[in-house]
Amino acid sequence: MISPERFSSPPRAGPNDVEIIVEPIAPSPERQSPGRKKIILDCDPGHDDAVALLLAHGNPDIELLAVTTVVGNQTLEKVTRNALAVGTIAGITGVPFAAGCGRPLVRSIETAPDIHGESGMDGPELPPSNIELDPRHAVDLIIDTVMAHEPGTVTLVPTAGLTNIAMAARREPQIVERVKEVVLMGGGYHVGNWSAVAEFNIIIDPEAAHIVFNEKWPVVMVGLDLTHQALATPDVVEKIAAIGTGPAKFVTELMDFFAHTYKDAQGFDHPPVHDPCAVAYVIDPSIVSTRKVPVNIELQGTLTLGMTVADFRAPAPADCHTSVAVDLDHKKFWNLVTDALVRIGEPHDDGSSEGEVRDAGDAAGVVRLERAHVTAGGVK
Ligand code: PIR
Ligand code: CA
Repeated sequence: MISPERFSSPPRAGPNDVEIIVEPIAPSPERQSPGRKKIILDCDPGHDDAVALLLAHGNPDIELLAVTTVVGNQTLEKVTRNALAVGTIAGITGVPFAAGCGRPLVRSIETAPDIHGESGMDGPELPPSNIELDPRHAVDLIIDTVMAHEPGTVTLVPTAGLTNIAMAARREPQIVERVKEVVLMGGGYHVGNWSAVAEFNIIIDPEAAHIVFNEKWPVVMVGLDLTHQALATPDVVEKIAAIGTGPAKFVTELMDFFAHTYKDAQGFDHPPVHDPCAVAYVIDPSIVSTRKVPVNIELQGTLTLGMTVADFRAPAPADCHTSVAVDLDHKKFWNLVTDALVRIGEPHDDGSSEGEVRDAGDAAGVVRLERAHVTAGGVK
């Protein structure tokens, strides 16, 4: 029997009103509380990866432990440069950035210039970076970071091909039981975007995906079924523009380019902003409903290579450790993104943030947030 979800989640626009709710900024000690969710973002920026990074940095419930890059939307060199540029724009300090694998495990490199442009993040002008790359390979940084923290506390958030994550699991198998969960953007159980049935992040390195989905850590697949609900509709982009800061402007420029390529290459009226959905799930799982179902990766199919085959037959086996994202709360999702941008504020040239995300317990920070409220006119 085929579950109704399997074929019944067409792309759809969410409600039009996005409310920006900004809580008062807590003083620093509270912000370092153990309640914050520790994540490693493994990415290939990438327009939507950039938004994922801004959300992770700007959200008070996330502790960003490391940012790692992998070949994907563009070459490793380009996506790494882009990651550093986003970090600079957002004023990220004290977080290691490391470059990882420059090619997939088995296949040749496949990039996505039709969607992300020649730079991998075409549209906005990118500043020179003031962040120094960590000398370690991303795979080593991932392993070091997971092993340095208490078991069950670090969540991996891959938003690109799974080469680095698969390599890390093979290089240090102990990470598999130490990682809290892997919340990845990739796959889909009813549509593909790189073939009829395969999604880009999975099909560019299907062997790596096979490794990641078959290790016994909890895997949450935030796939196209979910991310095609995260459309950057004009009302959303307007509200981001109204924040009026450099990082917010940067996002609107990214979205402008992404909207055009998504229209031309894939016929979408509004672009789906995939990668921050995985971060949003970590922040607040109530934003994304999930179903626990076995998922495996097709490695043999001539038409179906890279398909994430999800088995919706009930009941799921007792040892099922994979789940798939089904429905997105569009309004809550975009509120999280806008809230993060408001909190990031206007970083200084030296890389520190005027809105001070991590140490913004000062009165000035609150005033700046209030100013952002006013600038955003009309949003609460
Ligand atoms: C998006 C991507 C690649 C190709 C297309 N057509 C659209 C990138 C995004 O960065 C996201 O992580 C994932 N891969 C969506 O497939
Ligand atoms: Ca990506």
